[in-house]
Amino acid sequence: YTKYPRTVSIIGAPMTYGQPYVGTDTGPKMLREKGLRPKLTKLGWRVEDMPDLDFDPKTLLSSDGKGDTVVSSQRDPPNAKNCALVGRGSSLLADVVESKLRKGFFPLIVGGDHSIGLGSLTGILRVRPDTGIIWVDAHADLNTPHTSSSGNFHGMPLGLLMNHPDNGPAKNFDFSTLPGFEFLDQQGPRISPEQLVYVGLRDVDPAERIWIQRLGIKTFTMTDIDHLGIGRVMDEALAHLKGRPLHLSYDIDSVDPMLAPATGTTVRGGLTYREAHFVAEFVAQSGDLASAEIVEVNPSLSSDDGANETVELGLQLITSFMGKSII
Ligand code: 6HN
Ligand code: MN
Ligand code: MN
Ligand code: MN
Repeated sequence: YTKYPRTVSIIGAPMTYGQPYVGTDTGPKMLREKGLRPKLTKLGWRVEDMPDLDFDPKTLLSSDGKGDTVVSSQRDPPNAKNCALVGRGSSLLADVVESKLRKGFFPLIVGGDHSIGLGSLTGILRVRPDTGIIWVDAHADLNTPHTSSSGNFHGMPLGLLMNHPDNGPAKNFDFSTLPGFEFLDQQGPRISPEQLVYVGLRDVDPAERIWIQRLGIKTFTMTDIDHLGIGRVMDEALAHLKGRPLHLSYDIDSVDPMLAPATGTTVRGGLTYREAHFVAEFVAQSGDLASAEIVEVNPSLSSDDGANETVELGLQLITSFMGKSII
């Protein structure tokens, strides 16, 4: 891969269908308004900023992409809320991410809820199947419709893409039962457990816990961060992914809700301001970061002050992982 792409492509993915609230769709707009583009330019990037992807249900559910013929009016399968919308949106995002990577650009995907991981990872893995994934999150997002108790796809991107020779979450998962997910056919790219590292976990569902253990996924919980310190955690995380191009998937709910209140699934006891930044800075310093996304910023879920703080934090974190250094 191009180790030092000079052009970043900002891909706004205003997805809300992976969880129950409106508002995550305004993430890309808020970050742009706060100066995302000039900040990236100042760091030395050439910036390609396109309009947000069109996730209007009429467009997503039409066969021609123009809103004419609706292909999918089926009811959602069990535990798969807004199935066709999430599937179609992910497919669209996967194609855009793939094409930007093939041009040698750095895709910066701005969510949107975390179900967009389905699309961004699929696009990335099509081009670079050996990518190392750093999943910074309070949650493991390792469910499938078979294990999820919420039915929300933002808790499933890794579960749906995970592969394992024995019986990983997606083993025997029949994507033809999920309307809109045709792009993830049996041949589609999958993640192997060893190419994933978790940082910041503190709210893991029972089935997810079992899979993390069985698959042996490298996991740094908040307890590990308390014990080892964030420096050693990131040393070990990057050592585990050594030699791979890296993708950083940054869920803003990994950060403590005192600092990032405007998000849908807050969990107390998260990353401090410096820990959150250290993760971003350290990944940037590795020189191996090849794509990134920031997700779950929802300005409508707190006071105006809380929303502002959360968006501002998101912007600062992007600036950090895109290469801002203190000296
Ligand atoms: N996220 N484990 C819960 C679920 O509904 O599956 C929460 C998922 C949260 C997802 O924060 O991206
Ligand atoms: Mn998440
Ligand atoms: Mn989360
Ligand atoms: Mn939970």
